[in-house]
Amino acid sequence: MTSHRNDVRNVAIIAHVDHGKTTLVDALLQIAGAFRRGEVVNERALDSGDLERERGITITSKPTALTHKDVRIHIVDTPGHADFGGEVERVLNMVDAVLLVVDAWEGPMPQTRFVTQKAIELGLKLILVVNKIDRVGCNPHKTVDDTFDLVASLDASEQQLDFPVVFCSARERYAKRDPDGEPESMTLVLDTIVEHAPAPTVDDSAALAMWVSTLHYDSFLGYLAIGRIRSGKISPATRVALVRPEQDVAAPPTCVEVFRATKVLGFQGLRRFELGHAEAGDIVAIAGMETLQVGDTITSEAPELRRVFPRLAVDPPTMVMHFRVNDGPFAGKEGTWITSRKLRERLFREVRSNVALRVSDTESADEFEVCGRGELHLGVLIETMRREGYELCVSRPRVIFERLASGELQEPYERVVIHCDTPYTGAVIQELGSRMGELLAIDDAGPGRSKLELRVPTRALIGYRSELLTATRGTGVMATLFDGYGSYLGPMRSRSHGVQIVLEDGETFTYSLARLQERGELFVGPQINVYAGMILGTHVRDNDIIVNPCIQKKFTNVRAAGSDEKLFLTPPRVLALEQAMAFIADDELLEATPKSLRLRKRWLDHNVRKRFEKHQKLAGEGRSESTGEAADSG
Ligand SMILES: Nc1nc2c(ncn2[C@@H]2O[C@H](COP(=O)(O)OP(=O)(O)OP(=O)(O)O)[C@@H](O)[C@H]2O)c(=O)[nH]1
Ligand SMILES: [Mg+2]
Repeated sequence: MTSHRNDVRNVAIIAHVDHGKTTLVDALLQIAGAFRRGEVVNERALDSGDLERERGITITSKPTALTHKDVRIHIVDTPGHADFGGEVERVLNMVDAVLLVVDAWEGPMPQTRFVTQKAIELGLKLILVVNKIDRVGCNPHKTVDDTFDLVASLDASEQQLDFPVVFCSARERYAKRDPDGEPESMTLVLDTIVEHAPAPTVDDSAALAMWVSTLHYDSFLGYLAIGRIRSGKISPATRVALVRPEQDVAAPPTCVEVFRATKVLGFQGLRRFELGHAEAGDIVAIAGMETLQVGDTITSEAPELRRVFPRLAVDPPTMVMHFRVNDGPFAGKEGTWITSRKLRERLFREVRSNVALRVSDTESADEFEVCGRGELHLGVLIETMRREGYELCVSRPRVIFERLASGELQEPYERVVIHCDTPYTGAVIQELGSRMGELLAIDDAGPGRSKLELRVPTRALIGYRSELLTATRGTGVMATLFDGYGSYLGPMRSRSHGVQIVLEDGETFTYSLARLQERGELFVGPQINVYAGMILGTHVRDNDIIVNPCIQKKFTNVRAAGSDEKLFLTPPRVLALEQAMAFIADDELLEATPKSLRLRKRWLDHNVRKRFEKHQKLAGEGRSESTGEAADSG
């Protein structure tokens, strides 16, 4: 028999990047008293990962819970950056409603559209939270109108269109029913959730079924499967089955293992606590299994009662990189995990929880193909691995092409929205125009600011983010959203300069660097160990040159006029991980170790490399485009 659980509400918080989701979670947990007394709580408390705190963005979706007026509200915080869209997709099946947060100053942005569309497709109830109403010059009324237009354009049901609205400043901790009205406490948001988010429907008679939406590894408890119990009940010590759907829909699902649930955990603020019992409608973590993958179902042990949920459907990746073992001369000096076996294990482990990522073996046992949603998605994975002690080499990211049945080649496009100071719009339009972008609209965005909307091939945007900052003197903010596949636009302008390649292994000296810096920008300073085939810096001309940065000044007894001039070195340009990824060309690699990022040629030996280049030249323009990618070097 189905009934409603009035004591529970399950909601996700979704929005464009930086619109204040995690800050809103802070505010709600605080007002509901979900933190322990005296607990030291950071700002954006749920962003607990090191990389999340350093970059100030949410990377993985996380559940938390609070109690308000005897109702347990489970809240799932999600990332807003487009590259982590897969994180939003995998958790929306846990909830019945979403708090759609929109910045009152910026209005709906590309990722607002993406996440709203996903929520609408799943039939979730929408609650609009217009945030940052404390900002001077914001326009809450227009934000509501624009959001309504957005929702209406997305095939929403009547019920979804009739969304309640709350205005708030999550940071200043107040909320309003009407932007021109008096500020109230943030409990207004909690009241709205209790009133408008549907109570979970549960079927008392059905057997246990929980769809695993998130997995977590705890060094004491092992794997934790986090998800919402859809039907049935579970308590610690119950024996249950872990079932996984097959790729082939017609094939029967596999029972991966039968295990005893060692722990059933609930959430409260930043903590987890043991539950004696949980039932349909609850979002919980279950421990006790040996292996786990997002999308698995935890269900009844009895085969005739087992249920299984379909494979998680998420949008496919658009970008590919090759990860390979570090075979440079410095391999193993700075990292702990360097073998291809370790690398392979780590990558395939990642796929279990990172649902938008695909990893496959290649012809070479030392190299793996890794596909993701964008530079940041892949960059965060590389950075995480470096911090865990891995050493690896990665190739330049490329977009994934598709070929239609008619034979036509297609490439991915992004819809791009750029806000910048008005004087720089010309430069931005010109640059993106040369990258085959199409200008769709240009608007005023407050005093002295403009908003540009463009459609640009994804390939042209690799590495563009940092260029935008330079071109707009730091005033440019870019948001992108995957806009589907379209016609392939042909080869694109590649790096306009060559590089300086190190001649032989050694240590760099100021004496030689001072001369080499006249030929281009250097990435390496003095007293640094370098190796043959490593990239020292750029070369102003379009060809690569081999240079020797390891020559030391010869000291003699004779003082020669002019030889004692002071040498001044410009500080080397230090590339951040994603900048380095975008900088390298097709025949180059980025060596990432826990301590260093080095750029290198794929073929380190100068003779081998020359032979390879000659071979490539002979194959020449005839280089087939059948891979879909060969002609592109971004
Ligand atoms: N003025 C103002 N700033 C806010 C408010 N809420 C959040 N912010 C600021 O906006 C920035 C982003 O806040 P977050 O809470 O990290 O935003 P988010 O939506 O979780 O971001 P992602 O998870 O990376 O998508 C932070 O600098 C906050 O301090 C608000 O109500 N008013
Ligand atoms: Mg966040």
